[in-house]
Amino acid sequence: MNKKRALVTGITGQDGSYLAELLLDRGYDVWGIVRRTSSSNTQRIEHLIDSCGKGAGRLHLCYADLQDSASLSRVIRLCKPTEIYNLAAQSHVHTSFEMPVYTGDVTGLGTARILEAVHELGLESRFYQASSSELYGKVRETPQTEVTPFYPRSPYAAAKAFAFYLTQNYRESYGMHASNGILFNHESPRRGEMFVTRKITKAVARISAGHQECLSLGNLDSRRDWGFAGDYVEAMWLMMQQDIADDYVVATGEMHSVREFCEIAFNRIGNPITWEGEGLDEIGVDSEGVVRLRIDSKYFRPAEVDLLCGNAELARNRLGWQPRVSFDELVEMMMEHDLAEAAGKRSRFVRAVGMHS
Ligand code: NAP
Ligand code: G4F
Repeated sequence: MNKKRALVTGITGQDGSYLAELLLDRGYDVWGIVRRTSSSNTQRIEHLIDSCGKGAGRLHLCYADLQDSASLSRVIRLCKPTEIYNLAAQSHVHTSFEMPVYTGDVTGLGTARILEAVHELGLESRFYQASSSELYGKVRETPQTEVTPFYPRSPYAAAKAFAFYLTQNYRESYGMHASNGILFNHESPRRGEMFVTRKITKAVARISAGHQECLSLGNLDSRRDWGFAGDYVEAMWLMMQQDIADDYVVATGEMHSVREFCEIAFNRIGNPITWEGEGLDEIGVDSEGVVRLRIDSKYFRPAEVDLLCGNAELARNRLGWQPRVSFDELVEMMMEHDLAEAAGKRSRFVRAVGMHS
């Protein structure tokens, strides 16, 4: 029997690190694409690289870049993957307004470069595309399903729309086993610190430890369907095990606001906040009258996605997938990790999540 070989782009990111763990646990040889940077970008997978870690002998890291077709073709030719997970992207929505061309190149055209390399090399690799609930943008219905029309509201979402349709197109044109996972927001203690959930838990933990006084945010009333990244990579893998490729929504079906996320985080440190004022002048004040949260207009986007809430019925029925971690458990997991980090301790998630602080 042929050994399963997975190629993961974006292996150094949040999802890539959880997916690499899952694949190694399931006996795969894992090849990961890492881009060259002047300082280390492998912190999230350091525990796998370690010669005694899960990846010993079965994790291969190669330099390549989604902007560089030659490097992608080279890695794909060397690896001959049975499964490709395309997780790499310029994934920050706000940044995409500042770098629309770059975002289109990496997040949109990068997908074309991989699909075309697989096609040109005549490989039968299965292909997973990291599509996003951002595609629904100014939502046409709630909850959103696989047939809800898209309405992208950012250069990021427009680039993801190109990649989504191209994935479908290679499936229909060349019979490629290519699937889109339309994943709603998913978070973890490994989430990048520029995304709102991690920004909140890290700042609130630092406030609790006395390292920071106040947190600045943008739109508090935006609502998202937040799940746990570890659960969502399982859905990616399940899609690749199906005989027939298809597109699936992956979501919890529950929606919470940024405001609510902040309230739970401050409650967690025993320092609840109350809201005063309105609009840009709104503040979050603690029981001693100290201002702990302010609004800063620089965090607002030129066009906002007000709400996202997914219906994952197809994934539940066909893949047997469902989320395991609840919203409250997710916030608790992130707070516990960031409180330990702020206190200079290793959190109990250190081994599990491989974050060496
Ligand atoms: P992330 O933490 O931002 O990771 C992005 C990964 O892409 C990193 O490994 C990054 O490398 C890599 N990358 C960026 N530009 C690259 C380039 N030019 N060439 C090669 N690699 C490059 O994102 P994530 O949260 O894990 O998300 C994974 C994927 O799912 C992304 O495509 C994202 O757009 C999509 N998605 C995420 C969510 C979510 O809620 N997390 C929801 C829906 C879809 P460095 O480590 O060097 O920066
Ligand atoms: O955490 P966010 O930056 O995530 P966003 O824009 O929903 O995108 C994430 O999820 C997508 C899936 O739907 C992925 F495709 C994408 O790659 C990424 O992982 O912002 C969430 C909400 C937004 O409405 C934003 O306006 O939080 C609001 N927000 C309020 N203050 C803030 C802030 N967002 C950030 N990043 N920083 C703030 O200070």
